[in-house]
Amino acid sequence: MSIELSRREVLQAVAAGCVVGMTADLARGHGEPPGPGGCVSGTMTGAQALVDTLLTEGVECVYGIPGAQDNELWDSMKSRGLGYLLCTHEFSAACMADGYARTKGKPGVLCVVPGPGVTNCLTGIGEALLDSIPMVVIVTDIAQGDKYRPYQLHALPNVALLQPVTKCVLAVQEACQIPAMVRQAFCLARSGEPGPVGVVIPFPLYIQTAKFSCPPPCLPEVPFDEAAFQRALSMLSNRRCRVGIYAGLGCMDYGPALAQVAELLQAPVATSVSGKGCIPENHPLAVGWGYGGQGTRTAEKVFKDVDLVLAIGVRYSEVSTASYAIPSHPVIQVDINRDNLGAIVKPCVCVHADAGVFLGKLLENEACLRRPCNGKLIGEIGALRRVDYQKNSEVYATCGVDPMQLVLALRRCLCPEALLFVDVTAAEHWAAEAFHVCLPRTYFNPTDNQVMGWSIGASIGAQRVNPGRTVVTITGDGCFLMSAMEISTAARECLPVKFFVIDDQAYHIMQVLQKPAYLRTTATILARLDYGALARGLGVGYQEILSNDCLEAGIRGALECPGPMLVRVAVDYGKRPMRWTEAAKKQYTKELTTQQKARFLARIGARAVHVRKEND
Ligand SMILES: Cc1ncc(C[n+]2csc(CCOP(=O)(O)OP(=O)(O)O)c2C)c(N)n1
Ligand SMILES: [Mg+2]
Repeated sequence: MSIELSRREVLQAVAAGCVVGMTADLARGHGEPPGPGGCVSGTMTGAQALVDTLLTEGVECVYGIPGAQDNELWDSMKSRGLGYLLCTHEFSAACMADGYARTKGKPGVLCVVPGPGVTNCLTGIGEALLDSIPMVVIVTDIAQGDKYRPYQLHALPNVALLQPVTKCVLAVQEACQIPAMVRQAFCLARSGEPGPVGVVIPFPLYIQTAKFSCPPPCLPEVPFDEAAFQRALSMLSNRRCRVGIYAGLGCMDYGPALAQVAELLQAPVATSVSGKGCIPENHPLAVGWGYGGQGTRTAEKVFKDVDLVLAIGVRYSEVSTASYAIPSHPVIQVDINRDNLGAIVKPCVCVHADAGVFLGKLLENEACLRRPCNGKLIGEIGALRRVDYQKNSEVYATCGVDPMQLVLALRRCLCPEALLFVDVTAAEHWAAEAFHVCLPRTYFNPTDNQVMGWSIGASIGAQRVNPGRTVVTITGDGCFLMSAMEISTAARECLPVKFFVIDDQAYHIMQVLQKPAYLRTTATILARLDYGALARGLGVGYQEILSNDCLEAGIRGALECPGPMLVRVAVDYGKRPMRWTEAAKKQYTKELTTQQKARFLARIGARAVHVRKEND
């Protein structure tokens, strides 16, 4: 597009200050960009003010795809030195921002156009909402207010579309509101239980010039229910009471305090899936994930001897508990979100508090909490963990790689700092059990929206802002088919993610759920893909691992390659048992009425005599 201005128009524009933004941009080329935590100030355009706001919020990279409405914004990002990553689909943009947020512990940002840009990213934003991941979604909207006209391009109700998948949506109406509203969005995304926040900005505001002065917002108060804390303290002070700690994502940044509290109470620590890493899983009191039939055998056994569960920053979600199969203990629940308290378990004490503040307060009361070292418990945990390892090391596969061996071999080959993204494959449950995580923010799984294909975008987004870290995905072939094109972004940007694809040409987890209930499978068989050709087409390296014997060498070979790699792992799921599905099935069956059970059994009985194979 070329814009021609007469000399008179140029002079008029200068007089009106319209080229201030342009000169500000030019100056920025030589000057310092605004630093994190600073003030957004100066006379500039709405687009420049938005970029400066993102810089002051410490944003390292923005993910998305430009469109007619927001080219002005992308151009400003480039001029002002804000990092950006072009993706191939807005679903990935949301997953990338999610990967950024999970690894960095701060809001990830995506910028999308209205209409299809918004609808494409809703699935990924939904994952962030259900998994408590801070995210700021910047949507450039169609013209509104006095610039509104009917039949504009992408004129879907963008604010309304975002509302169900975000904590809230802020609709900007004037250019001068941009910095304050974007900063408010960051604040809301981070505060309380984190989550995604939308900011919708009509595109004409990007080219309006205004004088801005926006200091950092005041930090919101962190809740702390002192009375409930005292009740919890008095229960925890009873030295005859054997406490077990169940820690979730809310504890992720308070690992040292959590370990200290566990040592004071001599309490075993189990985590939710998203809490993996908040205590090193090689800590003598760590028992792994879950504490019911779905989690590690160690956790299940050790928690049988627990009198009181102290649940901190954890929600007892359906996935984490295998359909709410929760052993019955008295529970003290601590959460920053009042709505989570008592939502699933009925605690004897609910403490509305931030996990870090709560743990800090417990440490201030260490004298009344301290138990003597429980050598017997620590010895038992050690022995059970060894048995778990032995059981996990048993090989069930007969004609391919055993998925559990892939998990264990990856653990052996990856350094503790490596970032592992696990997708919605059957293997996620084995990884949760057997991939021991020793550092916070190194193990990631889309837990509560279970969005297939998430790991590909999330890992690429994370690698972009974690250069030098090893980044690996475990994804199923079904998940891969949902977002594989995004691997071309890793190739284009030389982001050396190693994508391990578990190839069984099926939705295995659906087969595991369907077979016992229906005695047949329906809609679970996938295409046979030529992964080598795909890798070539996408521009990444390729490796195949076909058997357990070459597993470790294959993994090390892939890790040693400097660029992105697609690694096809030909798995044989065989008859490997899955604790998660067994626990979920048991719980599901328990909740059926007698009539429903009879109907299920009659159907199975009728099908059992059917000789014709009716799979897929
Ligand atoms: C977007 C989306 N669609 C459907 C599902 C339901 N679902 C969960 S797991 C799964 C199959 C996963 O298959 P694959 O990636 O091949 O992993 P496998 O179970 O074979 O290891 C399906 C269809 C989902 N979670 N997300
Ligand atoms: Mg599969």
